[in-house]
Amino acid sequence: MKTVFCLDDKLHYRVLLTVAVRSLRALQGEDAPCLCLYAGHDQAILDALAAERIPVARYQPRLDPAGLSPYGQKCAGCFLKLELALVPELAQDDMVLYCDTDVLFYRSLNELFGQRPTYMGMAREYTAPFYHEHASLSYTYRQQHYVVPMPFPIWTFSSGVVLYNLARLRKHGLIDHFLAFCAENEARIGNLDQSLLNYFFGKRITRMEDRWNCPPYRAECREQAHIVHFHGPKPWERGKTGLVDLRVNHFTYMRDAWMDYLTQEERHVLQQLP
Ligand SMILES: [Mn+2]
Repeated sequence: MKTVFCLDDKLHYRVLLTVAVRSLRALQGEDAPCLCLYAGHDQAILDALAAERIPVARYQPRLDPAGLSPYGQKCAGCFLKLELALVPELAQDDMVLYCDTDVLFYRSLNELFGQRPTYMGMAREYTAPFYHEHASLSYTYRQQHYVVPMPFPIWTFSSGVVLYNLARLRKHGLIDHFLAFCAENEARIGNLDQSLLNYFFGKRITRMEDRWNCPPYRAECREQAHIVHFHGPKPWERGKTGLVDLRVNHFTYMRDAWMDYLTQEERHVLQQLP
């Protein structure tokens, strides 16, 4: 199964991607299939990805950033993951593992690659309470009006790691319905791509075990995590981030494990980041 990442033009995401792919290959073998979806136009980034032997799919998102809220535009890269079912380079893939670039693969993925959720598998996110102020949301697709009742308040699923059943999303135009829903409701709801997935798919999301998407600040991370997700402070962040309270438990240990994948020169570049 391919592991898919999405990238925009921010430098620190490219460094994150480098470590993610190096750790993927260290665990799953040098030939572990992966793909980077890239919606930008920066030749230096393309050269860097080529040097790292990371296959790239150039992609123009259907969810046009120009139509998003100002906050959505600022974070436009996060919506790319919603469109994987439409990417020509993934047309032959029924299932893919999407991962944010801020992950460190830490234990084998073989068991995860054997799973086949009906729509998508996602782990719970504990820091974002499930909250919405709408009883329902609606959207129009091909002149038809559709109402989406909001899922009952259970918990929020994290969009940092998503095991996508692309074949199911392509069936009956479900992906087209979902993107029509996204275009109309992005400005209305709080947490970008994650809210869109949670609100549209709701109870259809299959819960994955926490070990497949485990932040380093969780107590069980070092013992159990297969995918460490630097949700919150990034590995190089040492100063005030407003998120100091999350640099606890295994943050320092996992940060060091993450840093071990970089050369001295790459680490030096990181220290220049704001
Ligand atoms: Mn993330």
